[in-house]
Amino acid sequence: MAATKGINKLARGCVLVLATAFCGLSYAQAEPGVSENIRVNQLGFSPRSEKIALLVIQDAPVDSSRFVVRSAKTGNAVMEGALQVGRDKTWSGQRTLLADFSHLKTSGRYYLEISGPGDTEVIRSTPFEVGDTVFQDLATASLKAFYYQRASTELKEIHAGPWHRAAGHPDDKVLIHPSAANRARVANTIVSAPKGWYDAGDYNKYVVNSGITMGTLMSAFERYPDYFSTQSLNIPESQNALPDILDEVRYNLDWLSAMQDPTDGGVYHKLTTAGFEGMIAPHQATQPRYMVQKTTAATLDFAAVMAQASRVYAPYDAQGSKQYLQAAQAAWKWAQQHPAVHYRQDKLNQQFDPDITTGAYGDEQLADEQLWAAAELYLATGHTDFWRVISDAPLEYSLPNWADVRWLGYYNLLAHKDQLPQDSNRWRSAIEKNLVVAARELKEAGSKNAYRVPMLSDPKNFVWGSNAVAANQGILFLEAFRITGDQAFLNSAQATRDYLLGRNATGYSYVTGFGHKTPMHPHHRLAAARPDRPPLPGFLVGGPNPAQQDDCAYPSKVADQSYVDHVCSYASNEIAINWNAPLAYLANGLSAIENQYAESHSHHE
Ligand code: 9MR
Ligand code: 9MR
Ligand code: CA
Repeated sequence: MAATKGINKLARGCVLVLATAFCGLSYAQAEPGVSENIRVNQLGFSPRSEKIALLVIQDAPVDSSRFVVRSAKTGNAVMEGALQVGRDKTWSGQRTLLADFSHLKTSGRYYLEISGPGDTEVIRSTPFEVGDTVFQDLATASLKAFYYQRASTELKEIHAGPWHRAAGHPDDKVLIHPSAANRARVANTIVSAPKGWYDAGDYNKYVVNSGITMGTLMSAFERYPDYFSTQSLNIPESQNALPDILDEVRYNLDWLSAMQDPTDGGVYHKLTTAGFEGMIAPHQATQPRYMVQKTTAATLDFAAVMAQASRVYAPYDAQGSKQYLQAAQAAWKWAQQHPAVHYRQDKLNQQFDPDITTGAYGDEQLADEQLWAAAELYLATGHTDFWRVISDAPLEYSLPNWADVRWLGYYNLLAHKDQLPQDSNRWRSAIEKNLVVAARELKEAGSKNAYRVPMLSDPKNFVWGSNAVAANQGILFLEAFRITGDQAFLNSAQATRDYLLGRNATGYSYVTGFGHKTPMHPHHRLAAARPDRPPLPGFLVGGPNPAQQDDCAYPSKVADQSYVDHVCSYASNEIAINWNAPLAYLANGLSAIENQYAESHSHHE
């Protein structure tokens, strides 16, 4: 009897809170109702991964009830098990029951069913897949998203399908903003800086945020080159010899190159309209665009990206590689001479016209940018000057974000051990240890919350763009797995993917176009300008953010539930390149690893 007490309470509680199909059907007999209270990766699972689903309930039942996994095709039960009662409450005070069906390894389409006494209340999950190719489309789409963000070009239907569009933002007549003027380029000089990706839901192009984005994507390529070299994104460059991910990154590199002032090596902070454009299509968004103030942050990020590009593109384009390195060195030099030119938008607006009110990406802690640039320049040149900067830098782990890029450098130094100085073994083990300890602590903390996901180990993770915190945690786990070979880290990376795709407190799969309950109204001008079409697919929305800086109406203030799928909500429902890059790294990296396993597995059979 008591077995379904929790479920009974759930049924009642849920009528109040959510009008789900389950609530309507709670006393019906036949068709089990699909319940949003079952939280599971909505795409599914790789065959050998852990497989966990959570049922969210109001109170813990006295004893546990059971779950059944059924084939979606036949309805036949393929597995049964006991639901485990979670020790920890959710952050909004609910209980969870956990279904672990990791033993299910046979490919197929399934759903989870949970039943009460006398079969009066039966609920089920939406269907999900188990198989080797479950995440393939997601992996591709997370990169294709960058193609959709391209400025200065028409998107043809053969590449963009329903999201084809006219070219916008040629950016061949960009004005030097007075804040960026010097003798060679006086105010209102016209310069050209076409191509590149729109930053996010807005149409501006910001060097700092492009920096971490490109670094993350190039590192993804460097870790899994064989995997990426066979991947097609169906972009205009797909037929050439370069892997598609590098074609896509090069589209932004072409723009980034033009953000450097050729007369002194300094790099403009951003290319932007004075204020944000309306929610209109690119070709209709024609306000003047400006090059705004050179900054140290932009210049160091530029140096890091260009140095990494010189290494990554060398096998394909020797000439281009040389130019990237020269650009990186000129930027480094400028940054050494101007170590603290910060972007302070308010101050700038007191001095210059027009006022600039778009994204600031202001960061005044530049030791990490310095380290990242030094790391990439060291790997590109082998110069001991750069190594000296590295060996003086702090060693403690910090998860990357646009304002903290130190570990982009450390990840790459560790991935190129053979290029480190002879006497750097102690340094290297310290860095490796800090990485692995951080990953282990996060993994362990992640097993102590209601959803059993690393992201929910700390409410502080729920900042603007929290989903990218999760995705970057996924990268940390992949790095720890690469270094140690410990399967537990792979499990945590997969649990992070589960979190993003539905095993979470809102029941959303946060990637547009992927899953049953997924954002339909992102704060994305490309999508909002075309309300006749589904949102562009493959984009990770920012995610829960209790600070709610946009003042939109949210359903909850609880950190992991503070999300609303409304175009108003730029603080929880915007998309951004620096959020999609770690998603792409995680989704593709896991696919690369899982496919490798699939291959070696089938060889043994
Ligand atoms: O659309 C803008 C989005 O890309 C930014 O992330 C956000 C915060 O800087 O600002 C959005 O623009 C809004 C502006 O800040 C206030 N007025 C409404 C704008 C569009 O919704
Ligand atoms: O991701 C940025 C976040 O960390 C900041 O808190 C926020 C406010 O400054 O800005 C976010 O970046 C936005 C940028 O300023 C403008 N383009 C859209 C970006 C994502 O919302
Ligand atoms: Ca910084």
